[in-house]
Amino acid sequence: MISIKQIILLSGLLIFVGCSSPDLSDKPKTFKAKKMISQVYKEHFLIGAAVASSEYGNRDYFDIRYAELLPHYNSLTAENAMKPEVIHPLKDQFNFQAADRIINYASSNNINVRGHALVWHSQTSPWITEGSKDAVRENMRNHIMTVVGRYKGRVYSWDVVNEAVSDQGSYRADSPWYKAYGGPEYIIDAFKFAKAADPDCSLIYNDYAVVRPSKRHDIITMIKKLDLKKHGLDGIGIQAHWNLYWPEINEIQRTIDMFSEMGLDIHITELDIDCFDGMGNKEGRAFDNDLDDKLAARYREIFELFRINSDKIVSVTFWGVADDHTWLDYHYNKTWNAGKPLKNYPFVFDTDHKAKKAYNEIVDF
Ligand code: 9MR
Repeated sequence: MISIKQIILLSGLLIFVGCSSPDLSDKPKTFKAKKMISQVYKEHFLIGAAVASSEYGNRDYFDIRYAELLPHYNSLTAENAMKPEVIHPLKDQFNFQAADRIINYASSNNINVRGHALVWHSQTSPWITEGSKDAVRENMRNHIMTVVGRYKGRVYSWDVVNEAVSDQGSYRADSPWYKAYGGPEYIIDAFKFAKAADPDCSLIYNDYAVVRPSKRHDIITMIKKLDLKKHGLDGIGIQAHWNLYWPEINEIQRTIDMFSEMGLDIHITELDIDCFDGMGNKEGRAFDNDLDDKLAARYREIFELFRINSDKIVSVTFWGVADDHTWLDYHYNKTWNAGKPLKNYPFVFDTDHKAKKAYNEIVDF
């Protein structure tokens, strides 16, 4: 039997425990995002986000999970739903469900869609590159004509070829497309088919580390050698998987200038700022005030640069919406898509969908 005295003592203890919460002074302040980012940038370029359609699990879909944040964007990209292995898993089977959900949400909310990606060495079902060169070419033609054709007029820009240049120089020779063709002509075919499927769509070559001088040089060489502009290429997709320190702003500027001088549109695709340094095994770190400040400063300089170049840049797409869902969580410690994630904080909205300091830096200038 508990006595009155014990109850009083116990409740005192509970109050004490309640009051003795840890010092939160190092926890960054978050706040409600009042200005819509896409509104702020409406004279500059489109503001996009990659969304997963059903990859969050059975719990929810992007339009439910991010309902309050989606008005910040006037361009959406499917993080995975339009990739060949998802949308065209077997020769005679297309799976449009997840992609349609994004397209339909976008149409009903007056949002543009960037398509990603038609021809890539990864996330591509094996059947598509099996057989003779002619058979593979026909598979590619059928894939592109069907997918681009279905969304004709509803996708303003397609990543037609993704990551065809290797980090070691020249073409990615171990791509199944390259192997099936015995060379890089598959890149030309991809643009030709996309052009035929939707002549008004803006067709893009998309890659990461484009700002690295040697890779940039190889990409430019490829575009010239294969005469890709003649075959439909309209622009370059600069995947912006960057971090707090790399790349230098000058190198980004140089990259924008070089592609723009070739008459190409600039799309900043896949923007996220890795809060670690890019490679290897890491210890976890909390999102504290220090990181909040560093991320904010990084976003400030990057968006300043984008604004200066707004006559050249068509779109800036974040590779996600908020810190609760990012591929970067699985980038370190060999946790690729499995195992224990290492939490990263790459966006301007936090895991609770609240705005971080970085948000302020990009909307108030
Ligand atoms: O964010 C995507 C992740 O969910 C997938 O598991 C991964 C598989 O390759 O692809 C991620 O997106 C990639 C994009 O399609 C192309 N550029 C690199 C992106 C990050 O890996």
